[in-house]
Amino acid sequence: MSEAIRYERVGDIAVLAADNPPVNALGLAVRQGLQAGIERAESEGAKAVLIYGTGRTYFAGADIREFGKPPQEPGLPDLCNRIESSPLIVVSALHGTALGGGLEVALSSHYRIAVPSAKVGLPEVHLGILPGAGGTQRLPRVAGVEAALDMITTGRHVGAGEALKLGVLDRVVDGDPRDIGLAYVQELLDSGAPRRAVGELPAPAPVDFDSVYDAVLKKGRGQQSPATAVRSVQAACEAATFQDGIIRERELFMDLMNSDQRLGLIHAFFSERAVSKLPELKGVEPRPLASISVIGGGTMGAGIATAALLAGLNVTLLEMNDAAAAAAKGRIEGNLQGALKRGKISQAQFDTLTNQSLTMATDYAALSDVDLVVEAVFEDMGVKKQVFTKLDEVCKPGAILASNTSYLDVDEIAACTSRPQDVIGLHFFSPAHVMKLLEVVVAEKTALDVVATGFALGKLLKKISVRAGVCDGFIGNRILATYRTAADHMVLDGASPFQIDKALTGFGFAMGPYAVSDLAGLDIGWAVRKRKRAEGMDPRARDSSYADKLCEGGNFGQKTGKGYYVYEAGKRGGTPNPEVMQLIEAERAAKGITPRDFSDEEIVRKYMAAMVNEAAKVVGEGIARRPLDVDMTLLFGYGFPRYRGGPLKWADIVGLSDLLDDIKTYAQDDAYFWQPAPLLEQLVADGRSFDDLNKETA
Ligand code: TC6
Repeated sequence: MSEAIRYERVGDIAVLAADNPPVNALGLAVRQGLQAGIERAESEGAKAVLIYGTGRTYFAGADIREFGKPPQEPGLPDLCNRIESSPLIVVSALHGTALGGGLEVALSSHYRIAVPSAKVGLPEVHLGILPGAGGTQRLPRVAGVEAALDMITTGRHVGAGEALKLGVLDRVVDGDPRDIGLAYVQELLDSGAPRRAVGELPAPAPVDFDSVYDAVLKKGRGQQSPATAVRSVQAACEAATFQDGIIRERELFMDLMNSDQRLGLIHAFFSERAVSKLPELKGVEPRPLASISVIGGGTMGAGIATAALLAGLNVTLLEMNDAAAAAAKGRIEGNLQGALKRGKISQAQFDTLTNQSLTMATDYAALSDVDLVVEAVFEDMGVKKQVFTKLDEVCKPGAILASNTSYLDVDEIAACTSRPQDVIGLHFFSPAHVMKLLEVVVAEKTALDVVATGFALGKLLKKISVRAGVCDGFIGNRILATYRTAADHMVLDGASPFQIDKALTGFGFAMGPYAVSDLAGLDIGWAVRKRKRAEGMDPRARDSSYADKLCEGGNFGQKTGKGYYVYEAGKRGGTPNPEVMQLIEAERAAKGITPRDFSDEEIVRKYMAAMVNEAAKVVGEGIARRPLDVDMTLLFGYGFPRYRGGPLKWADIVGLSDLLDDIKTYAQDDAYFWQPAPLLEQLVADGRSFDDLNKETA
């Protein structure tokens, strides 16, 4: 018997206990053990089988690390069929998270009992596949098509109470999974309950699958797996037999298993877990983090304060005067009202957070005892230096002094204090209580336990924390500046901002770059351009001024009702602003540019080439440690489509050599902008990929 499944007899009942930490994934040893356990129970004359998981959970799914490798028998679909067809009564007792293949094993069992805290779900679509071990055939038979489509296309985790109502579970009882399972099996045996195979239930009633398919495809912004899963559920209703439905499910499953989207999504799954694991932080204790302070209560500061309050931290918010403090408090309360409305906190929690956990202050003396301060004041080096000089005076020894700067030099900020080892960048993304990304910017002298505390804070706030080195814009904004410039060049050469936005939402971005600028506020980019020009731009760099003219006219995007798009109150999204094209045409004429046509494909290719090239420079210079750090930054902070895995995963998939060729071709027209990244050239020369680099630096 496999060690991953322990076999035990309790009277007439054969007990199969999974022991495959951490999540009892259904790897080969587990599958072999389950099959052998069923066979042994049958040959030994047991009357029933109980399956449960030891440790923190029932099976949390197939072992994702086996995907893409040659299949090894028994496969999960065969195992599920084998369990279901056993003449013995098979019962599963669930706790923790019965997900994916785990729920499919449970659905192949004849009865299901769970503890109240258990969750079930079929989250395969998030990995780019569909439930391929009978889940799309069995779930609609027990829960009905509508509930099954909801669970399968969203992949959401369903609590035991709801699962009971849906018929996915037969009983919910508190206790140890082995104990409640054994009692239930005994009860079934005593009452002479029949073997009950879901696959033998009649086909469920169909719905209008074509319209569900269209709606799901649209919602997925190009993601294939949820829509394909709809077709598989359709087969549960329409196939001549259950077995025919299983065959159809298998075909659709294999299509997805062989897709690039599956590669992208699995990369995202493992990378988001790997991103905050830094070898140098192993064994490093973070500093205490009971109370934090935020300086500046604008949108960003209020968002950071909200995130910290929601994570259970005490927050002191420092503003310049009482009026500004009152406005900041209003912003935080507004954010918390949103959390209250969405059921994330109760009214009582809201009251505690706003009255007890949050302190408003206008005097730096209030910060004398806090563990960590995040400064979120105006993005200007002079102002930042004033703040840090003051913090150096008032904060207790060992307090961490963090800047939320998005571009400025954290080394220079640290140098104005007497304790640069305690200074770090914590770059949040707006709105900070919603956006998942946190760049932990490590300056030259930042102490390791300060870095560890930055990551500990990120974890507490449920962020995806990425380590970044110091440079203009760190990882994300530096790459953004480059691909945004590539887009601006295409606009000068003949594409319109609206076509570019459309092409990129077609690629899967949540929004195109110009719609994003309107949302963020065009004044932000304007300030950056002015700063860069003041610092002195390289004469070979192509500059454009039409966006400045838009700003000079007071058009800052959504907040003023007009930017690249015109926004009408109460309406979502905007319509193209005709003045933009006039400004662009005037600039083209002034520069003597004859506009040419761009295909959507060319737009995407050029935009992505610029992104990948800069990302490779960011990795090559050590600003990002690994390619996956860039991928997670773009995924969680910049609306990059998760199903493409991130820009460097995308680059691996399309082929680095072809991309480098493109960059060299573009360089014939603009050699300054299109300087190939040395790392990209090196990888192509060595025949290696970005993923190889991820593995080498793991
Ligand atoms: C499927 O079943 C398909 C079936 C059809 C077949 C025909 N495999 O997330 P955590 C690792 S598809 C391998 O930090 P949590 C994870 O990488 C699958 N490894 O813990 C991490 O490793 P590390 C459907 C897995 O408590 C460690 O376990 N199922 C798997 O925050 C701990 O994970 C899913 O999609 C796996 N399936 O959350 C469920 N799962 O320590 C995916 C986890 O080396 N898993 N690991 O970094 C989850 O959603 C969560 O892990 C969780 C636990 C909710 C189970």
